[in-house]
Amino acid sequence: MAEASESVLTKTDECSDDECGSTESPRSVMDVLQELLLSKLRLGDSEEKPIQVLDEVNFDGVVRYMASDKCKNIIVMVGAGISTCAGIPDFRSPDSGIYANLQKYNLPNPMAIFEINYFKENPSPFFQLAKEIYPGKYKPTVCHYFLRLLYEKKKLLRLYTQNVDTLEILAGLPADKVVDAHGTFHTSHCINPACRKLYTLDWMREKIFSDEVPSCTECQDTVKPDIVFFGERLPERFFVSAEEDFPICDLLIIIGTSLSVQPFAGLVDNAPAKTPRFLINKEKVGQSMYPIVLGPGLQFDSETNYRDVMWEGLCDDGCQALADALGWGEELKKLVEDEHSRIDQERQQ
Ligand code: CNA
Repeated sequence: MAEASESVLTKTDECSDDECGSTESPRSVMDVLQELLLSKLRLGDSEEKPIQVLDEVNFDGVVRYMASDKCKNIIVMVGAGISTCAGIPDFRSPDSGIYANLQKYNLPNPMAIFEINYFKENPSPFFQLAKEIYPGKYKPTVCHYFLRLLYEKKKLLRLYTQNVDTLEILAGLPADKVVDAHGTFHTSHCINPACRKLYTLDWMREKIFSDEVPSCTECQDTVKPDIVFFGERLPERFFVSAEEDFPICDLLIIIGTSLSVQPFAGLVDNAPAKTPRFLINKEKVGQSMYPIVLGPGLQFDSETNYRDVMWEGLCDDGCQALADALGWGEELKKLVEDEHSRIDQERQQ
């Protein structure tokens, strides 16, 4: 496969200005290229007026649309931010994020801990971190239970998650409603392409908690949980589902992600042009720096914005506010209370 398309199919992190070095020349080259392409393709000056679905492009407009019969197929895209209130650190939050707390592993750069080539050379830091953030000790958040309510109200077409903490399933979403875009801890495989022996969650858990780097019983190569590292291809189901789901998406909700990992982040541009997009996050994200290459992204600040709305704050608060406005607020609070006490009881046994 050609290099350009391969880099879009495998998991890549858009580099920040600092990581990319000097910002001046690459940006200006991109700007020139973009202007050239826009003028050649005559994009950007289209006379066609986009259809505005929301009666008002704000939170209330989103709520009224969600409550209407027109909004049947909601797709939700989530990231690590929906699990920080459960106690699991995200990647990029400045003080609490995993990247800010990796000094003890002595890595060449923070992302190396999730890079497949680094892992092949030195798997130990990943397994030490995996022990700290291993699924099983955390409870789903208000946001996770809001997603379950969306499903129970028959509004959820699909949840696309970048998370590997499995809290969506623990919150009661059926597996067929969840696309694990960055894989799962549920299964593991030997990384030797000639072997690829399959291992269970129990086997991997035992190795991780006994501080062993798991090695294959057949060929002695390293065994890795099936979570997608930078440089690895996303699961086939991600591509197949996205192709089926996005053309019929009535509303796209994006929660708790920096939208900086491709190709996941690019999904925001796969929704039809009229489909409203609603972001709940601590910070504004998703505005593409390179629209021609990566797609235009979210357009909150554009004068011609007719569909993008942001709710700025914590994921749990945003989901509770949405549930309150939809008249589901008490139901959500009770669901969280009941499910948390059920999980506590089960874990005590
Ligand atoms: P990220 O790049 O760390 O971004 C998280 C985003 O959420 C940032 O914009 C934060 O400002 C925001 N945020 C954090 N906490 C909250 C909160 N409580 N309320 C509102 N906003 C909040 O993480 P992404 O998911 O965007 O990056 C994708 C990576 C992260 C995927 O490859 C994941 O596998 C990986 N990851 C997953 C987990 C997990 O499974 N829980 C944990 C850490 C990293």
